[in-house]
Amino acid sequence: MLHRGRFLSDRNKTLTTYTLADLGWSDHFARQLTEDDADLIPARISEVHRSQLVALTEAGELRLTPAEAAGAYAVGDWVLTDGASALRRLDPVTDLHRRAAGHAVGSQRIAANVDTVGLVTSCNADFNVARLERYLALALASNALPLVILTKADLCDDPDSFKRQAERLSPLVTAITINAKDPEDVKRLNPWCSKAQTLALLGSSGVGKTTLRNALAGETEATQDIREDDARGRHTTTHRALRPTLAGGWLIDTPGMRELQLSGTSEGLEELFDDIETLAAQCKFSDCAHESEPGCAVKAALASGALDRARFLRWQKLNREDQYNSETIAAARARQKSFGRVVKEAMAKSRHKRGYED
Ligand SMILES: Nc1nc2c(ncn2[C@@H]2O[C@H](COP(=O)(O)OP(=O)(O)O)[C@@H](O)[C@H]2O)c(=O)[nH]1
Ligand SMILES: [Mg+2]
Ligand SMILES: [Zn+2]
Repeated sequence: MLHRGRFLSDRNKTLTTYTLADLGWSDHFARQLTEDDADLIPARISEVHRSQLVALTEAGELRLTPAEAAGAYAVGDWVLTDGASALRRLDPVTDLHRRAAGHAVGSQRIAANVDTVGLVTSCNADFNVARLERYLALALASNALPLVILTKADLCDDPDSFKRQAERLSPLVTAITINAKDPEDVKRLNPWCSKAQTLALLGSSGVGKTTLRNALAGETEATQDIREDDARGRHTTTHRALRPTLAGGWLIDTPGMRELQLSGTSEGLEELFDDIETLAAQCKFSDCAHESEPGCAVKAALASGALDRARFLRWQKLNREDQYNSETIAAARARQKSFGRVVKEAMAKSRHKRGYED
């Protein structure tokens, strides 16, 4: 139902209106409109459910019927609607995705039109360079800016050492240490989630994502002291959603993402490991595996100590994973296509037998 002119937020039961600009609309989307779209309303997806989308418009919150499979939509997407259906999905500015979880083959969209991906980890045992690089590759591949948010700074003797370790990973990384339990301190994240800016939070369970969300969005959802794996039924965080922040921007929390496998992330990996990619481009053979080939610039850098071996091994591992998953997806698509062809041919033959024209 369309609440004209006014938007009733369930959260604090106050009436709020948003302009398209408040919602994050920009020229990038306006340019995609054609004359045929004149009667349609732009709407930003705030929740994706199997058979229903929740979307925010200038005129209020809408429940929309998806025109494509629900998996085609991500929280943060812009769509054009007649008020009932999500008729057209607009090309996003940034697109955060991973390999689909479990045994399914495919890429899964996590969030769209995110300006900054907040990679949340804490200044303790959760801090893991290899995992951070995996998240960074995802963030960079999405086209969004990565921000490493190091929580539990109040429980750590030397939070700056974590900040330095994170920022050493790439010149593209900014890191900030924070006490997520102190709302004043959390305000230091406002530059990334004010004035229609969208910040998405990614990170393992227990690092403080819900605590940050409560502070940034003024919510009071229970945090989890228990591991998510043990928390079945007691789960407090239910689904991904686009929520307004107190600072005038948007926050996307991504609860319960245990498996973050790369797929279609090669551009992100190239950016993150720019130095190694540059070396690899100098190898004598363009398909150099950096093992036993002569004229290998990567091996030379490893030998001289210019390139850290652990970092090189992480680069290789992430690239293999991304290639494997991307190929699996491509192979599955090709299989589906050729299966479709076989079915079509069989149907055409049977029609032919029955005397139909094709
Ligand atoms: N001292 C301190 N505790 C924190 C901080 N961030 C989170 N916590 C605590 O860590 C636990 C897990 O936080 P939660 O927000 O539920 O993590 P999530 O699983 O990422 O959503 C809770 O007990 C929080 O109170 C922090 O910066 N400092
Ligand atoms: Mg949580
Ligand atoms: Zn080489």
